[in-house]
Amino acid sequence: MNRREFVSTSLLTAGAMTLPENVLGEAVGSAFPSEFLWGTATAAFQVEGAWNEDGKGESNWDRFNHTQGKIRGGATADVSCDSYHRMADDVALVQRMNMKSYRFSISWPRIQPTGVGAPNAKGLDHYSRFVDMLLAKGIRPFCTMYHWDLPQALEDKGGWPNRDLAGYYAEYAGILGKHLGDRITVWAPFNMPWTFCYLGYGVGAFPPGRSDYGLFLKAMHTVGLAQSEGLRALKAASSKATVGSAYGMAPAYPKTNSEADGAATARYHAMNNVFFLHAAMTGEYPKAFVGETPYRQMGFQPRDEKILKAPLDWVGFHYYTRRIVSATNGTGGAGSASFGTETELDGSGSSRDDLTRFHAEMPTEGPLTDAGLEVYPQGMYDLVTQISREYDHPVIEITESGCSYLDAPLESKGGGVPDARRIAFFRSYLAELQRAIRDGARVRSYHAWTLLDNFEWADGYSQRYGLTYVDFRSGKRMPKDSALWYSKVAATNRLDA
Ligand code: IFM
Repeated sequence: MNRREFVSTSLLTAGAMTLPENVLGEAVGSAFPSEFLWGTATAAFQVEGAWNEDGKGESNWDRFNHTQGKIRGGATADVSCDSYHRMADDVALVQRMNMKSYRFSISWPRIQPTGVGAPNAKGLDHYSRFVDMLLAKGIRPFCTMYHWDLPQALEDKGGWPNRDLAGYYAEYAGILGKHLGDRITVWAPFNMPWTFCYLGYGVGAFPPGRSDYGLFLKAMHTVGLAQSEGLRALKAASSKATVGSAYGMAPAYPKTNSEADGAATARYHAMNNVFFLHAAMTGEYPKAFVGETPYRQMGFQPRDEKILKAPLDWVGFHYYTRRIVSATNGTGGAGSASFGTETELDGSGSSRDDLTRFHAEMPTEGPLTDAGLEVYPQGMYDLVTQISREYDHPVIEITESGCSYLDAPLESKGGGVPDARRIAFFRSYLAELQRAIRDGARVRSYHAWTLLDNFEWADGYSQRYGLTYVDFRSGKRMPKDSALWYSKVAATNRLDA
């Protein structure tokens, strides 16, 4: 399909909206399973703009990006892609890309401006119309309930280290289930929970900018409780709700064959990949620490294991790049290696903290994206098959996967955006996903990050992860070559189309 066809036609309207119960991944020849759900993903704060419209409350990220020195180039997300006003354009783009699933997030402060109390009708109405638009085009709405924008009023009450937030979050989940649960059936309570707890409270790169390991541990436990309480509240409000996750994960490989590095790698996996998954499935936190789990420091109370256990219906996670892990005896200390949201902030050779005692590196052997992340396709196979093995072959959704390259429109190409490196990235990652499916992994979807270039958190607009180029001065959207390629893959279900 050429650019003109892409822009003027919708090749293939995505199929009927019934979700297969069990998409057992039997890839035939070089085709993906016939029911495979091709998708893209975004997050409210990164694309919506309209930061103070229609009764929306201030979020922690509004406060943070309005504070000098926190965001690269002093950028804000006040307007960003303006998707709040351009939602029809965005849905049309998703449809033209032949997507069958769209993962978006709901901004909590649009629904409850201060995080508690009666819902804001205008906020609910916005998402209700959005979901209707997706369904009208045959696109599955996949809702992330929290992608990092906390009502500032709750941050003022202590944020996630305050255990009360689990209860507030459950109320919010119940509101979403009651008002949208007749149409949304696929829900992920949190996007990358380890990341916002660690970067927000452990090292201060995200709001509220605290650097206190004790607060990080408390935040992790509150979020663990909130995940389960939220799942129950959703299901109580909507009999159609299926609840999974959108965890950030990275396949971890030991630096050497030593027993110590092997054990450190297992701790990394427990802490960064499956902490919340394990808690939901079993009621226990996995062994992420050298000694006992620091229950007291986490604010664990008697019977919390009963609250934590709330088995997920399916397991969703992202994959960007790998880690190499080694054991350390040293004490913690944040270093300076930062790669956006795929962050490792350990100082060189030291561990993050005294309790986990591992050091995680992000290798730079392979080709690098413009965000400095190594392209490592095999990690997709390794991670998907590992999670399949460890959690009894759950249905898996790949909730994010993508790359930042700074390609821009070229006059000589009629305004097109040639981004061959992004196409190569997706082709190689998807080939490894297909291999995992052939080997028995029950993967039912892949969501490319991301539909549009957008606000990349503390990196502002300095990174471009989109399949669609956005001119942030005019708001104009221009599908990159990768969007054309991906729409073809989605239409034909094949990588070699
Ligand atoms: O933009 C982010 C997204 O919000 C969460 N996952 C990683 C992406 C790229 O850094």
